[in-house]
Amino acid sequence: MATKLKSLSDFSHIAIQSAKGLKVGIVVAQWNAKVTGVLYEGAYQLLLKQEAIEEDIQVMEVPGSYELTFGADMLLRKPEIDVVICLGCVIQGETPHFTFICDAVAHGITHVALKHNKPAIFGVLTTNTLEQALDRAGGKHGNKGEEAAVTAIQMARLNKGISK
Ligand code: DLZ
Repeated sequence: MATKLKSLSDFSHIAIQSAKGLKVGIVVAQWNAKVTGVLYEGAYQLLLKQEAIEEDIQVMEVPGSYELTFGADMLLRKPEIDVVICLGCVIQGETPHFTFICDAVAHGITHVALKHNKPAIFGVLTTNTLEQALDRAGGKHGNKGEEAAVTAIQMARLNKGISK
């Protein structure tokens, strides 16, 4: 979805589909809240813009990105939920935590989607610095939360067999 200009949220080349009638879960990590709060706002507002209604969006906060998988599992267990968006931000530090958390959450989100036969969207920033994360959370590279919401709409509709 990134363009030559590296704006992650340039959707000019695709028609964003309607989220009308979709029941969407959003799981947000509290670690790096300055970043994940912006990702969340981007995702939430995009869903509303695409005709989702507030009552159809369920939001859950979890402590860190590592817990996103379990949060997604809790929401996907609900029969009414069509798709879950996982939002987090892992910043490279001087400990091996970065690799462990990124690996765990990437595999976890894939696993939980397959377990429930419903899409789970990877909206997790994995960056070297806070600045790089902010660039992708409403900064010069767009908002990865919006991008995750666009992906969620498309995947939920595909999974529900809703044609264009
Ligand atoms: C422990 C930890 C560290 C070091 N870094 C981050 C991070 O950059 N981003 C993030 O979302 N979470 C981080 N965490 C917290 C873990 O995700 C998790 O919450 C704890 O290890 C408890 O399971």
